[in-house]
Amino acid sequence: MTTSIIGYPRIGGERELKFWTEAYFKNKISQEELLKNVATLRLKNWKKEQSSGLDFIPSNDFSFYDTVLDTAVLLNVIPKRFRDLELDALDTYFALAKGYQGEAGDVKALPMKKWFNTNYHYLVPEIEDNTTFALKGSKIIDEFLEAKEAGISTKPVLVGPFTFLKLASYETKEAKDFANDIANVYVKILQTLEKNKVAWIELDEPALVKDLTEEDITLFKKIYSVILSNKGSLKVLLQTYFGDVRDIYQELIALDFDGLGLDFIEGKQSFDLVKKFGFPEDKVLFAGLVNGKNIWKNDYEKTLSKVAELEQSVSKIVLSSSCSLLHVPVSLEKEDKLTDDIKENFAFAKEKLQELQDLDELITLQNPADSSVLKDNQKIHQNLKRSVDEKVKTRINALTKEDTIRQPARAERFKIQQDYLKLPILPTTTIGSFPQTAEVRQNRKKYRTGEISKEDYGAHLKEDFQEVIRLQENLGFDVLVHGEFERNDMVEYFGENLKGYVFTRFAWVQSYGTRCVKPPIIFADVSRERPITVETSAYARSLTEKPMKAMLTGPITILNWSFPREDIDLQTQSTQIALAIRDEVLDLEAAGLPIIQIDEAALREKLPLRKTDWYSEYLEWAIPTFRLSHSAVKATTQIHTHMCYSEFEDIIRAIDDLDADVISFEASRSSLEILDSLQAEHFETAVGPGVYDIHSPRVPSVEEIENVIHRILKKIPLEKVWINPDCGLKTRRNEETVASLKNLIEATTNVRKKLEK
Ligand code: THG
Ligand code: ZN
Repeated sequence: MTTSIIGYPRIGGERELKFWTEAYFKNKISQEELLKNVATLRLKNWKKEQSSGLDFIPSNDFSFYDTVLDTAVLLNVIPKRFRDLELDALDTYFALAKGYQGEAGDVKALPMKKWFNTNYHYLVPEIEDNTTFALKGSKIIDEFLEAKEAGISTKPVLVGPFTFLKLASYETKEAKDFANDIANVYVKILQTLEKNKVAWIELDEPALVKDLTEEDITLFKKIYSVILSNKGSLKVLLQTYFGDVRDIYQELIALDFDGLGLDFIEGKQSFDLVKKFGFPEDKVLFAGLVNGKNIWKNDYEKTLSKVAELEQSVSKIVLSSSCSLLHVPVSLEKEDKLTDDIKENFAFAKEKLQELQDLDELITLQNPADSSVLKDNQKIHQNLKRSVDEKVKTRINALTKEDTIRQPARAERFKIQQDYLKLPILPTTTIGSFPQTAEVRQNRKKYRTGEISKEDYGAHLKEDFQEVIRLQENLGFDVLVHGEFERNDMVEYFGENLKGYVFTRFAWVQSYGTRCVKPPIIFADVSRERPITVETSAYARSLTEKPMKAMLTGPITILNWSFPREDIDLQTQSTQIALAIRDEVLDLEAAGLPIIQIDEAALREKLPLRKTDWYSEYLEWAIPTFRLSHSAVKATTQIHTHMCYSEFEDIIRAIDDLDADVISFEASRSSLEILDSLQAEHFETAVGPGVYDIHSPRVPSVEEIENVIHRILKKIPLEKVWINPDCGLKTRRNEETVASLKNLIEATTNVRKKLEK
C-alpha cells in the first residue's frame, strides 16, 4: 500500500513563517530574504515527509497567507482596486490579504471567512463581472520544480474550480457564468503540469460535502467534463474532506478521475457509499483514515480493520490523512513539559507521518498481531482508560431541564434590570479586551518564565487595570471592563485554569495569515477547582462607581476552540465546561459584578455543514448548554454574550434562544442585512451591533458612527440598543483605539441629544 497527505502545516515548528512575514511587513527584511527563508522551510518539510516514507508528498500546500488566495492570484481573480495599485506580485498578494494604505492608494482587504468547520480562515475571492480568468501565477509549477531540484517528486495540490466558485463573492453574475472560463484555465494548468512531468495533481473540492442542489451537480459536471477530457497522461485526484459526498458519489465514480479522496473520519456515510455503490477498479481510493483535525494517536487496530473492510469493495487504496494537517500543530518533539503518559497519546503533524508509515507497514504483514508496533499502539490505547471524575458525573446526572431555564422570563428581567442598573439610553460599552501592547505581553512572559515574581506580575497587572478603567471613565463609558490583560487567548486561558485540560507550549495552529492559536487539549473530565476570574474582576469593580462587566468565555466556544476527546461525546464535554462556567458566573455575581458577559464567538463554527443536521446534531444541545452556564443568576444580574462574524441570519432563533439579556456582534460590514432579519424575526435580546470595524486600524469619524447608530435605530427599538465596537480590541494599538472610542462616545452623545429634542 502507499501513503498520502493532503497538506502539511506551513507555519513552521517555531512559527518561522509568521516571524519572517511580519518582519517583511515592517521592512525589517527584504523580499529576497523572505523568499529565500521560506524556500528553506518548504525544503525542510518536504525532506521530513520524504524521510518518513510518505509516497504522495504534497507541494503548493505552502502559502504566505492562504491557499484560496493563492488560487485567486493563479487564476487572475484580482479585483480592479488592487490591480490599480500597480504593486509587484508579492505586495499585490499581501494587499489582497491585509488591505493597503500608502503611497499607491488606500484599499480594503478581501473579506475573510471561516474555512468550513475549522478555526482556519480563507480570503473570499471577489469575482467582478468583467473578471477574466487566465493562468497568471506560476507558484504551483515553481514549487513542483523546486522540490524536483532537491530530488523530491511531489503531488501539486490546488483548490478545485467548483469549490473556488462556490466560495467566491460576485457582483451581478454568478458561479455558473464563469464555469467555462475557469474550466479552460484549469485545463491550461493541467497541461503545464503534464509538460513538466507531474504524475498526479490533487484538486481539493471540500464544497462537495455540503448539501448540493441539482444546479450544483450540473455545474460540477460541466466544469469537470472539460477538465477531464483534456487531462492527457496527468492523473487527477479529486480530494474531498470534512464530510461525506452523499449527494454526488455516484456521479464522481462515473467521471474520469484517476483517484478519489474520501474522508472516513468526518464523513459519516463514506463507508456506506463505497459499500452500497461500489468503487471502480480502475480508480484509486485515497482513504482518509488518519484524523487531520484532532491530535489523538491513531488506533492502529481499528484502522487496520477499516482498511480490511474497504478492501472488500476497493482494489486500489492509498492510505491518507482525512484532511490537510494544517489544522494540527507541527510536532510534539519540543513539548518537554508534558509527561510521557500524556504525550504518548498524541500525534501532531510530524507524528501523523509516522503513523501513516506504521500503518503502511502493518498492512503488508501476514500477521500484524505479532508486530511490536501494533502491540505498543494497543497498549497506549488500553492505558488511556481515563479515570471518571465521579463528582462531575453525579452533577451531570442530576441535571434537569429546569437547570437550563432562567427565571423570570427575559421580558420581566428587562424591567428589573432597567430599575437596577439605571443606565442611560444607548448604553455604551466595549467587548472586553483592550490592546495587548508589547508591555502587557512582556509582563505575562516574564512571569511565565520566572523572571519576575507573582507579586510583581500582579502589581503590574493592577496598574494596567487602573489605567484602562480611568481611560474608560474619562472617555465616558457607561459599562466598564477590566481589559483582560491577564489573558493570552480567550480559550487557552480557561484551558490553563480548568482541571481536565492539558496545555502545550509550542502547539501553534494557523488561524489566519500570520496569526496562530494554541488550542488547549481536553484530556479528562473537566471541572473548576477554584475561582478563575473572580479576584481580578472584583478588584476592577472596586476601582469604579460605574457598573463593571465581568468577562467569560462560553462553554461552546471553549469546546470548539479546544482539541476535544473522542471517547465521550461533545455534548458531555461542553456540559462539563458549562458547569465550571456556571460556578464562575455565580461567584462573580456574589462578588458584586452586576453584569457578566459570556462570549460565544465560535457558536457558528461547529454548525454541521449540512443544514439538515443543524438542530439534530448540534443546536439542540448547544443552546441548552449555554443556558446552563447562566440560568442560576438573580433577575438583577445582566447576562451579555458576544459573537464574532455576523453570519447568523439563518440561526437568529437559536441565538435568541440562548436567553442572554444583551448580545453584541460584528455588524459593521453588513449591518443593514442583519438588522432587517433581527427586526423580521422579532429578536428579543437587546443588541449592540458593533458600530465600527475593529479589524482595521482605521479610525472611524464621529459622523460615520452617528450614521450607523441612526441606521440601527430605524430597525431596533431604542430601549434595546447598545453602542459598542464590533469585537475585542486586543489586536489593535492604543493610539487608534483611544481615538476610535472617543469618537464612539461623541457620536452616542450627539444622537442622545437629538433624541431628547
Ligand atoms: N481565539 C481562538 N480562536 C480564534 C480567535 C481567538 N479564532 C477566530 C478568531 N479569534 C481568530 N483571530 C485571531 C486573532 C488574533 C490572534 C489569533 C487569532 C493572535 N495570535 C497571536 C499571534 O499569532 O501572534 C498569538 C496569540 C498570543 O500571543 O497569545 O493574535 O481569539 N482560540
Ligand atoms: Zn468578536
